[in-house]
Amino acid sequence: MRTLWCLVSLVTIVAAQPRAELDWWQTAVFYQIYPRSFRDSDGDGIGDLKGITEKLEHLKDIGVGGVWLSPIFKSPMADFGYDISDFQNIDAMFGTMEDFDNLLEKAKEFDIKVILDFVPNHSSDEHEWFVKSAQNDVDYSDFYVWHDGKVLTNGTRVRPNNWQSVFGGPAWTFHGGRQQYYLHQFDPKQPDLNYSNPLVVEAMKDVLRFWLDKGVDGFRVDAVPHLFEGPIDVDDSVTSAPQHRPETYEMVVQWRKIMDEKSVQYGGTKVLMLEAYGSVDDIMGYYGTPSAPGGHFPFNFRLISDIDKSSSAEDFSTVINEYLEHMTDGRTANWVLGNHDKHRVASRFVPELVDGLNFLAHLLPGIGVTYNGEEIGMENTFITWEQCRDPQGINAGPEHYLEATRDLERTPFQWDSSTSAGFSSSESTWLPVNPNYVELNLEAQKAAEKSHYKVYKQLTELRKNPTIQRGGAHVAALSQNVLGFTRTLPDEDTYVVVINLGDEMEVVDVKKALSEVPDKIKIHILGINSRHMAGHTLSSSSLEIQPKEAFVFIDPGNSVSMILPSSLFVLIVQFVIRYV
Ligand SMILES: *[C@@H]1O[C@H](CO)[C@@H](O)[C@H](O)[C@H]1NC(C)=O
Ligand SMILES: *[C@@H]1O[C@H](CO)[C@@H](O)[C@H](O)[C@H]1NC(C)=O
Ligand SMILES: CC(=O)N[C@H]1CO[C@H](CO)[C@@H](O)[C@@H]1O
Ligand SMILES: [Ca+2]
Ligand SMILES: [Ca+2]
Repeated sequence: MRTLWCLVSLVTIVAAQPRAELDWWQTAVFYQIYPRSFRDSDGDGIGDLKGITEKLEHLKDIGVGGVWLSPIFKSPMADFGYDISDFQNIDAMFGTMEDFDNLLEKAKEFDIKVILDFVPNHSSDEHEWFVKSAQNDVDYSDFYVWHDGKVLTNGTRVRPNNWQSVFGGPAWTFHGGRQQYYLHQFDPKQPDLNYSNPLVVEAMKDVLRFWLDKGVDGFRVDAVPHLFEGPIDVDDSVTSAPQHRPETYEMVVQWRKIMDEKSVQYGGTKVLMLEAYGSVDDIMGYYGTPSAPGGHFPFNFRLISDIDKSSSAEDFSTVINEYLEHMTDGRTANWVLGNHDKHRVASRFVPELVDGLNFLAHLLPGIGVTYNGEEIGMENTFITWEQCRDPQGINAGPEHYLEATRDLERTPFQWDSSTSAGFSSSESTWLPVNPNYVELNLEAQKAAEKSHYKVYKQLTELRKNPTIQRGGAHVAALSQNVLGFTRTLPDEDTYVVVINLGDEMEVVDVKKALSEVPDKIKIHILGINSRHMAGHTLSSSSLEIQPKEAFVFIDPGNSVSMILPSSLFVLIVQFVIRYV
């Protein structure tokens, strides 16, 4: 009898294998809200905090775990909130601190984490620090990067070097008051803070502490690689300030320490996610090391920067595999398809690929990141020169603004077919609503039999599956234009994703490149342009796939080994009950 009990407990252990704990952020979908364009609650044509609070239910509905808000702080809006004049206050355009507290409270009820945008590289030139620094106030004189410039042989004073701003034009502007140049890697209204000044470092740490104490769950850090720029006296052949300086990585480690302290204090991980463009190695540095962790994750922009509509399946698999190979040492992967600086997915590629690309962002290992509107496949909006608001577009001038402006991907969220797409009660909105809103809107997609919204919801639901959360991934090109990958975990369902990126119907042998795939695969989720039905079984060795068609297949066959021990368990329990 003793042997029997031993057997029972042994089987129980096998059936409920302990697994490494995953923290909330590691399996989450993060959703970026561009607050100006999400929902306008008071009819002034600009989105606001109350509007976001009204729509939290939508985020809950689509399975979002964390929402990050682009800047909502006091700002003259020269760069739409990325020029902050008070890091610890809400801009009146977005509402009040009370509105923000309400948003936090409501988000907690929905179990949605709130992440704020931390913009450390620069402030607004209207920030009191800059105003005082420009007046050479002793307490603030070194808060920004000031320089006398160079004096030419004929006596003319010129900029210290030839660094150009990210938005175009020189990165130095002469300040008549202080009679010196100041550095601005972005707009002249965004002077760079001087991170070699310990007072600045401390003041910005206080900003983090302030919001963490208010109850936010983390930060997304803006333009990290630009923090430090190193020596200023360089020759004129250097046209941009150096990025990814060692001191920058070190600063991130210091911020992480604050996050970890507050995580302990409040009992729940406060997450640090970093915006950094650069080479794979530059980016990996931002994870830090196990003994000196940096960000919880730097955003992975490879699907934006290294892939476009002309990319082959091989290009995709190379980019994805190269990234995944770096996910060692406990790093968590993440996939970003878009943000308010990059054209809409439907426009960068084609609308028919929206579902297939969402399969990538949400079924590859790690975190999925969604820019608001991508869950319904919003498209770029045409903007006239008169409607252009983005400084990057305006700087490019009336001939070239369309190539430079980021307004196309920033237009209001399309909720329904009413006035201004349900974004605002006003007919005039800060950027025009895309005229396609009459058909392309959330309400219509909820009502439709098939829609991007419905596919998206299925994906976030599937993300709760253990295979998707912790399974292995195998990514391969199945042909020139057909991409495939599998997700597998012992004793759990296997998933197989196949996407035809091309314009031709193809018949592919999925098993040739992905040998773990069984002969018969059952359709689990489909892109909306597929004529198939979920639940149908297809042959993996000769899979016919239409242009832009995308499938998620399931092989529940793999769970057999799971069923066995549990049924064995039941048998043993029955045996014990009957005979003992
Ligand atoms: C001095 O030289 C610079 C560069 O050659 C030129 O642009 C500038 O106009 C000159 N200034 C005067 C006052 O001659
Ligand atoms: C930044 O601040 C440090 C410390 O106050 C100071 O030594 C340095 O000159 C400043 N750097 C610039 C470029 O202003
Ligand atoms: C994606 C993103 O947040 N981009 C921002 C990076 O930083 C600059 C300057 O703060 C902003 O203009 C971008 O919008
Ligand atoms: Ca408003
Ligand atoms: Ca800087």
